[in-house]
Amino acid sequence: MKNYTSKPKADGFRMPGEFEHHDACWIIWPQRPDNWRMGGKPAQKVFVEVAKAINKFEPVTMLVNEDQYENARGMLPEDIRVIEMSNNDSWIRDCGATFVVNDAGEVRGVDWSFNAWGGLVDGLYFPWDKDDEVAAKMCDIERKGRYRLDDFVLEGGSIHSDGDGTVMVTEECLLSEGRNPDLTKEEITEVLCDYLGADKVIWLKNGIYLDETNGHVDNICCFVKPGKVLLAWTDDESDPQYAISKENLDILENTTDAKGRKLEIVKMYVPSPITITKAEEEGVDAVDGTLPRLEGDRLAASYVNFYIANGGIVVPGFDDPNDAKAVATLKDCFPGREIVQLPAREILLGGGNVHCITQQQPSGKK
Ligand code: KQY
Repeated sequence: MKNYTSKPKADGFRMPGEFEHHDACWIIWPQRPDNWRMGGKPAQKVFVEVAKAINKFEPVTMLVNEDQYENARGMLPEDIRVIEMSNNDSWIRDCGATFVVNDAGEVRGVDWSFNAWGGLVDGLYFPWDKDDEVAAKMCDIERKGRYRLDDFVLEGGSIHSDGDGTVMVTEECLLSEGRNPDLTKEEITEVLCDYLGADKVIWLKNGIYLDETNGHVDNICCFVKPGKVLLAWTDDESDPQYAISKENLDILENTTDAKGRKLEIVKMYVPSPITITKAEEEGVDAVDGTLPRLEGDRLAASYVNFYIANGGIVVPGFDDPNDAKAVATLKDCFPGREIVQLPAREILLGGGNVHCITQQQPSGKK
């Protein structure tokens, strides 16, 4: 498909808010044994449930490596499209295309460089070459034009757009050594605005405590609609998460968005700390170059890592008293949508959650 060397904003394109209408949702099948315990078997069951839940609201495509094609096809319902596509792991939020739209409803893909969350500095696995080709292949399959950035590293989970001129990121991630160390904060702001069709970037400080992605924004804060955000929160001042969330709250309270609006901020309480068990550690292959999973390590659990589908929300559950609170918060924030909560510990064990394993394809319709 056509590769554009111009920039989306100059061409009249913007990244819609996730709450805008979608044509589809994309997911990649989990299997690598150095990230997913038991060769991905427990995670695969949960990915099937996530795919089925989203597929009730919008069509899901599952991408899968050749050696898992038959298994995935057999485990998924017939109305979920399964396409063989080489990949290194299953984080399509991060390696997949970021779709942008124009006022005429045309959709194109932005194809950032992907280096597994930090390349040789602090990346989470090696190599990542197949993941870096996923966005281009998505654009080809969908016959969408593509903007490729060979010299700018970014993951989709490190940005949120309100679709109305404002993008939100964290300094911890976008200024990290393993992404774009030669660019200043101002230069990165310019790239984000140019490629996401935005006028303002809100820079939060840090993401969820111990998030292995260098603090992706999609685990700590997201837009409900233009002018309204959900922020991961705890009242426990002895938890390191408190200071992180409080610092971000102060930033959000003292900023305006691209349209000059003060933000309405809703707190979304995190679950109690969740740690890796011995059995879970033992289920993961220890491989040089892949982040190890060790008993007792705290996982970066947050309900903010939910997916907004047409008419629905799919949110992680952790078997925690705050699960119900998260559902109630979402019901309040998204009155027209059905809230579906799924047990998500197996996704969390891989280093992310529902939002990280999904990628929306907007329709271009509001
Ligand atoms: O977006 C994410 N949270 C992905 C995390 C990658 C984990 C690889 N082990």
